[in-house]
Amino acid sequence: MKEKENNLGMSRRDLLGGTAKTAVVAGVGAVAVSGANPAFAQGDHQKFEMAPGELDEYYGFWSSGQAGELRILGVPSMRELMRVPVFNRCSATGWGQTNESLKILTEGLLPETKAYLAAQGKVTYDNGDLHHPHMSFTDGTYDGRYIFANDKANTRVARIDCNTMKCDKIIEIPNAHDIHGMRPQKYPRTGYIFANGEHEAPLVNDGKILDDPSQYSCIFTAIDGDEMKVAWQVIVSGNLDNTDADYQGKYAFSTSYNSEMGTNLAEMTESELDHVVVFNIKAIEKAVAAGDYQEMKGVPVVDGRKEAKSQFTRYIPIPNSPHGCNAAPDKKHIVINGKLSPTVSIIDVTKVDALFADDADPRSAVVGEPQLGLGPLHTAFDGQGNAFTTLFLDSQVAKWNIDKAIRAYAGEEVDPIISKVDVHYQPGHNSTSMGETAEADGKWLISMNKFSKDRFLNVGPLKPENEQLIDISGDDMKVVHDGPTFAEPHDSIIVHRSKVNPAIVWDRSDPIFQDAIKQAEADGVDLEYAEDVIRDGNKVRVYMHSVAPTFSLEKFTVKQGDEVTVYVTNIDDIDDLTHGFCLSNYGVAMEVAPQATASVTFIAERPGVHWFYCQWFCHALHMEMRGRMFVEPRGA
Ligand code: CUK
Ligand code: CUA
Repeated sequence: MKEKENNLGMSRRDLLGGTAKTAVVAGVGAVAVSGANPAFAQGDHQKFEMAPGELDEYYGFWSSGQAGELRILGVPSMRELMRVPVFNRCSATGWGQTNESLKILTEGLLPETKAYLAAQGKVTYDNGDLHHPHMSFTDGTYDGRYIFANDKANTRVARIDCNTMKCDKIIEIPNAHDIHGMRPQKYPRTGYIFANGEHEAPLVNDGKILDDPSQYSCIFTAIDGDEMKVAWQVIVSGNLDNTDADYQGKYAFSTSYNSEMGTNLAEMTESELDHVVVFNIKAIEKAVAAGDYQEMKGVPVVDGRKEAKSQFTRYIPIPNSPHGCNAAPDKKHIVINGKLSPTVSIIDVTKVDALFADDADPRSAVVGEPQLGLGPLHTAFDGQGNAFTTLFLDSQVAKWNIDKAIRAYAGEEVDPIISKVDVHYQPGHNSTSMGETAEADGKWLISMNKFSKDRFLNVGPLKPENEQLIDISGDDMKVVHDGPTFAEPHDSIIVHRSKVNPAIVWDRSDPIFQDAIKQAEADGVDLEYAEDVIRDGNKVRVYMHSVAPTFSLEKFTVKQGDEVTVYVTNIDDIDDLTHGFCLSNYGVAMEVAPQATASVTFIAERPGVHWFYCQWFCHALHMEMRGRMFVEPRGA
């Protein structure tokens, strides 16, 4: 059988294996990204295999859904490089246990949430549902400062500092319920984080209104990404699903699959037409600046419901329970994915101004509505005028041309669909290299498939998802890699490595250490030379530093019932020399990366000898890196 050649003159077998160590194929029209490593720019070649030790061209930032963390992958190798705990707890790093992480996990919670958690004997949530990781923008492209991510489970938004790749802020969003769609402002910069409250509830949800859905609403939130504070909110008609912002800094767009405001499946899917809400950022800012709002839980809230007939919002009718919302890198088009409709709807942002005239037809901004296949959920772009839409029910990705779709809508006889590829199986999000920025480069597509079924060895009833790497440098899309992942990445972004430049070791001036530094100063302790035990009533502060393979304290003594805080400062300052502090049978463990201080507080309720040890393999004598805590029994 003759193998079908792709448009690059190579057979599929050449691409997928044989003896070639690094199968290389000529890419077509690849856009050089500024700052690209020359190793990747050579002759616009697109590599299909990463040799051991070779570095990827892109960072992939992955959500993990109900696992609550952020993951960092290398693209195109699809190697998992790091897990960043955010809304979850982490046994390895002590996230959710160290004082530093607890501060981040608790300081942004609302008072009523703190009270609820206290009643459970907790200070923070243990779970989260992180769907949408997105990087901060400056002037329409990634700027490498932050990744923002939503928590659908507990109505929070988190920020990850791209210098340390650790979460540095989490806030809970008042008034809204269950933050789902979330995107940063693209222009002039981030700026705002736009966040959709998906689920409907009474505006004041204090129990006075229960089973009366006519009094429910949903809230759209703009967060100041620098301050991590809510800037303003908008009450809308219908619910809110996904969102994106334009490249002009004027509008944000949100899909609503439940314009019906139903509370069960039949009601939610009743109407053939739902809508996209357009948010007029300038008009909302103007009203807020003029004091023309109601304050709810300390936040300015404006009424953007249909019946309010304000200049804050417009509602564009869209078939049918739309889901994904994606701004194209042409800076002009927003693609709305129809889900129950086999279509996507193309909104022309240059026609949105006109929607705010009184007699405007809200559909006049829709300039294309190609029929792509069954279950369109999300769309990504190549920067060359083409779009890639996942078809959940068809288990395919459709590649189509935006311009042709617009011409077809205007009546020309032209087929916008360029090609389709089978994916395995049931794709949700997809993402292209730099594809949600003006620098989309058309090299790689990730199809994030919800089911893997038979693609991998059976690991029992719970199966991984399957994320496939697809080469999109030619007209035909080629699946070149299967990437199983644990629950349940919804979304990813693929960021050129030139945009991201994390630190090698911690900077001692990082805000995360300042509480420990202040406390040490008050105790007359220099953290970097610490080997001190300070008693303060029944509170004991134990300070030590670590240098491979030793802790500065071989032993320390406390009394049963003391509240003990252990501060460990890792004064090793070389690349990759992380230590840990694990206190056996006390359930205490934390990571201490080079130049970091970490601390943990516990009640020394177990008398006796308890070993603490370093749980990050750091040295040939790592096993010997340990010491003893003596706990004197009560009354001794
Ligand atoms: S949603 Cu999951 S597949 Cu939360 Cu972005 Cu569409
Ligand atoms: Cu230090 Cu292992």
